[in-house]
Order: sequence, then structure tokens, then C-alpha cells
Amino acid sequence: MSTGELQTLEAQANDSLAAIADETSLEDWRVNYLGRRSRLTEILRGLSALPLEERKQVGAAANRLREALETALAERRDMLRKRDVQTFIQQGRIDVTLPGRPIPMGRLHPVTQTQRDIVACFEKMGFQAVEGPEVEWDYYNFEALRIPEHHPARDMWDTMWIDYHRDGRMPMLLRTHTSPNQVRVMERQQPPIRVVVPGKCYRYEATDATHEWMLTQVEGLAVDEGISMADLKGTLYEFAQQLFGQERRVRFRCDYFPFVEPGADMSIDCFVCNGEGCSTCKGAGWIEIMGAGMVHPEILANVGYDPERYTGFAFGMGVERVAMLRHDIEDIRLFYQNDLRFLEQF
Ligand code: FA5
Repeated sequence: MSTGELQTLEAQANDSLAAIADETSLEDWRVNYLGRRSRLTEILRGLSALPLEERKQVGAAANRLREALETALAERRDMLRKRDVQTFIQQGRIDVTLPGRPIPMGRLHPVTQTQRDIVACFEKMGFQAVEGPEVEWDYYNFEALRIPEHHPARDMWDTMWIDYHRDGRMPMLLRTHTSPNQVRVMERQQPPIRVVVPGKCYRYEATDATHEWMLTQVEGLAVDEGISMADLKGTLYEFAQQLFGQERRVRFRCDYFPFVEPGADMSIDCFVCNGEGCSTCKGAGWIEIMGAGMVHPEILANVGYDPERYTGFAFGMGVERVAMLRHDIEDIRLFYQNDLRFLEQF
């Protein structure tokens, strides 16, 4: 084997390439000079059997030749294609005046659209959007929110565990709500706080028209001197009016969440039956969209705030429920079936 043979091979390859005028012959050329059974591949495979000095010389030359032939092949292919297009245009076989084919445009998922609208609404009221982890420690999801192990309040959130008490480590789970971020945010910064935290949550849930096992929530938290329940109601009324318009009715009722005192839930009158009662609202006439309340003083104290000086409100709303209300969607499960006939309507 010598570099002289490679030069002869290169000359041969270039001569025959110059004579090629169609794609089929070009493919034959590629197989012949660059294919698995080509002389060049054979030379490259045999390199290891050569003495060191010769191996270096022939190896470098053979690799250079392979690169040169690959480049020549690409150029020839390009040239042939351009020539074909020119010929087609000259023969009138391509009408360059035809309008272009439309490119199908993607769009945001309706839940993402609604999530962005909710966040934008609170941003206008001075809230800042932040994010937190979807895989969460038991501590932030439960303990720090006054829901200790074995407390019956844990039954309110059917949980998907990632790692439970193995090796004595802290249990880990898929967050069941965005509320862990109340504590995460308060640990990081001092009042005044006004944040919203959007994100996915997961529950080990039997699904129905208004329940999914993966849901999106937007958490809200405001902590400052002198914040009262009136601020909470005023803020959420404003939100409801901006998002749903004046005609929808809003209802607050007492509710229990261990991390707020007092606690409430907020519902909107059912868009399907206008409050009469139907299968979507399960006969209630109302659809619950969020839980809310005044941040429990113990939680404020645990993060080092003075509960005598600071008070706060928090809320957590279901984005799918809000999207259902806005677009008259009767079943939450439609969002995640990936049916384009449904998704393209938004
Ligand atoms: C909570 O998750 C509390 N973290 C809310 C909260 C935050 C209370 C701050 C107080 C202070 P709840 O489990 O009720 O609460 O869920 C809140 C909202 O999420 C519900 O009102 C509903 O709109 C939505 N939601 C709950 N479960 C589901 C589900 N399986 N599918 C779809 N949406 C759901």
C-alpha cells in the first residue's frame, strides 16, 4: 500500500464523477468509491496491520481523500439538483408564480393560554411570577404547611410518592399543590411579598368531568403589614371580573386548609346551567375554582416573620377549571387527550 495508489484512486474517482449527469449514477459512484466495499474503505480498514510510520502516512492521506470525495459528491449532487430545477422552470414544469404551501402553525395549549392570562392579570395588580419544583420534599408540601405525618388533613391530597422513608431520607413526592411555594418564597425574601406561582401538580385521583390526576394551579401570596381578608376578597373579585366578565357570579364559603386561618373556597356560578344544577357542576350550580385564606400565623413565625407585625393572604386556583369556565368546556379530560380537533379551537 502506498500513497501513490491513493492518488491514482483520487484521479479515477474525480474523472468518473465529472462524467456523471444523473442522481442514479451518482449513487452508484458513491457506493463504488465511498461504500462499505470500496477500495478506500478497504485501505482504511487495513491500516492497523501497517507498520507505524506507514500507518501514519497512509492513514492521513486516506482520511483526507475520503473527506475530499465526500465534498466532491455533495457539490456534484447540488449542481445536478440546481440544473434539474432550472430545466423544469425552462420547460414550464415548475410554476414559480404559484402561491406557497401554507406551513401549519402551532399554538399554545388552552391551559397554557389561560395560565398566562391569569398570571398577567395578577402582574397588573403588582404580583411577581416565580416558579418552584414539581418534585417536592414532603417537608414543603405538607410539614411546613402544618400537615404533619399521619395528620388526617393529608387525606385531602391523594399523593404520588417518589421516595418514601427509604434510607432514612426525607420523603419526596410529586407536589399535590403549588402551596409549598408559599414557604419557599417566604424563606427567601422579606415582606412585602406579592407573588404568583404557576405550575403543574399531581394527585392520585380518580378522574371525572372536573378532576384530573395532573392539574395546573396558580398559587398567590401577599404578605405585608396590615393585610386583611378584605384585601383577599377584593383582589380575587378583581381577578374574577377581569377574567370572566361582569355577568358571572362569585361565591366565597368557609373552607378548611391547615395553612390558613380563616380559610375559604371561591366558586363561580356554573356556565353550563347558569347555576341551575347539572352534571358538570354535579347539581351544585357552582364550580369551585380555588382555595384561599389568611396565612396561618404559625407559618409566618416558622419562617422568621413577626406575626404580630405581618399578615398575609394566600390562594391556589385550578387553571383547568378556569379554562373550562372561560371556554364552556364540559369535561376537564378533554385537555389532555391530545385531540387536535379539540385543541385547534383555541
Ligand atoms: C389546594 O390545593 C390548596 N393548596 C389551595 C389553597 C392555597 C388554599 C392557598 C388556601 C391557601 P384544593 O385541593 O382545593 O386546595 O385545590 C385548589 C383548586 O385546584 C381547586 O379549587 C380546583 O380548582 C383545583 N383542583 C383541585 N383538584 C383538582 C383536580 N383533581 N383536577 C383539576 N383541578 C383540581
